[in-house]
Amino acid sequence: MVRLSRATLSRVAAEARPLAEPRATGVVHLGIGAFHRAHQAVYTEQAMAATGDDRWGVCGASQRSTAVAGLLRPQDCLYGVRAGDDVRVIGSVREVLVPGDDLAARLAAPQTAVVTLTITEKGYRRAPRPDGPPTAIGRLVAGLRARAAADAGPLTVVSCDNLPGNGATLAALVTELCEPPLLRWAEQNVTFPASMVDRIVPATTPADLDDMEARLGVRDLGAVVTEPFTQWVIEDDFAGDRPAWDRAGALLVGDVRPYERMKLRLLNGSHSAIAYLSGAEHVSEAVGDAAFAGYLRRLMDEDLSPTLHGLDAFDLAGYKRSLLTRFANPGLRHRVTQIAADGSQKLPQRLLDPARERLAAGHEPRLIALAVAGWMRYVTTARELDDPLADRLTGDPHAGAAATVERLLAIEEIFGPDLRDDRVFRDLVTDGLHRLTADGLAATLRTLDT
Ligand code: NAI
Ligand code: CS2
Repeated sequence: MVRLSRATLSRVAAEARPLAEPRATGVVHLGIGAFHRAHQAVYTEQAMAATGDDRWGVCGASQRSTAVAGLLRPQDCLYGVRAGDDVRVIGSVREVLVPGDDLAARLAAPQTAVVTLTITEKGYRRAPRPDGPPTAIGRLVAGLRARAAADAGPLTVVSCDNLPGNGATLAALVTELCEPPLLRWAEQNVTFPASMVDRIVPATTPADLDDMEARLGVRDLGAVVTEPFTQWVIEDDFAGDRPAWDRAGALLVGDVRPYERMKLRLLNGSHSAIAYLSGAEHVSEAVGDAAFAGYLRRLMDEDLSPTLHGLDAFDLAGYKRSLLTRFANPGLRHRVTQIAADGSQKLPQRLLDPARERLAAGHEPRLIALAVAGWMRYVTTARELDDPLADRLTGDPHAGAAATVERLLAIEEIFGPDLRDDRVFRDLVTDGLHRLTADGLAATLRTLDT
């Protein structure tokens, strides 16, 4: 097995630029997983190539495990990204810190001007105990404290997680942990722009690694497989300098909200419906079923699209068609179990916010309710539940639909008091869960209009 190294890499990827030394890292990334490697790191690579400005290498940090560092460090942090038949080698990640490395010092370094994060939706929960292990937010605040002490200059912190208002959410969590002097410094020196990110990046499988080895001629353990589509919309609110991401196709805007609502509801809301209703192993198989694809189109058209605003000039119909095409991509072996994970952290912004808006407008969000019923069936019957609230979600799989709905709607962290007490929503979800349990999906879809 030939491992990916700079020597082999320069042979197989002519465009892999020799990186200038010393390898500056103007960006620190928290949560260096598959998505960062296929999305922000690619934009950063292309921004440096377009401008020749080599200051923007990425110092990745995974403070929860050494797994990714173990994959990337032996190959000089180089890795391949495959989108269809396009394979490119990315060199923007220049080092990866592991637990025990001095992340605060990196965040306090004057060369560091930007921090990006992909720490998953559950990374934005408050620490369970003040004396508990530090969270990513806690580590970020420790870095800000060191940066303030060093008077190291302005810093922009960009959340790249699938949350509405992710910049403001992150800023609020950081603020809670800042003592007054640090808070005053941060208000003068740190910004938290929102960003909407989109590129479907399934977890890399052994088959992906085999395929990449066949294409590259080397075993690239850091490889990621994705789709050609990529989008990054960033609020143009930077405290200091930044990579020329706009030269790589990113959109710098004043208001990210219309973009994030469209994406989090139409793409991610449909993804969650697929995960909890379709019964398929992969997304592409789910949308290959005509009846289920018809349900997805109705979910997007009838329950989700009416909640989108500020998109008048946008071809929403074309965007929805493109989503179904992206979902149908057979080259993306996107397991629905990956999407099903952390549902308690995903449902609120993807399906529950649009449901409450439809209810407030006097409509019955029957199609959303069926997806929520699917989630309730999932969390009640799954053998192993990958969710930070798992211990509060699992329950008696033989309990009746009404009892299960009553029990789960009572989790205020997910449904809030309004949906808990909404009789129309409760009845819609209970009816959906009863039908799914008694009749199965196909029969339930056939009776959606009755
Ligand atoms: P991944 O599993 O490859 O990486 C997740 C990263 O988050 C890892 O570094 C992990 O250590 C860290 N992490 C997990 N739980 C954490 C916690 N509680 N606190 C701090 N760090 C934590 O997943 P991937 O594919 O990189 O996705 C990560 C996030 O990126 C998603 O949750 C989503 O918010 C966003 N995203 C993912 C897309 C995709 O298709 N994979 C597309 C668009 C956005
Ligand atoms: C998916 C997202 O795992 C999930 O929850 O819905 O990661 C999805 O692949 C991305 O948001 C696409 O941009």
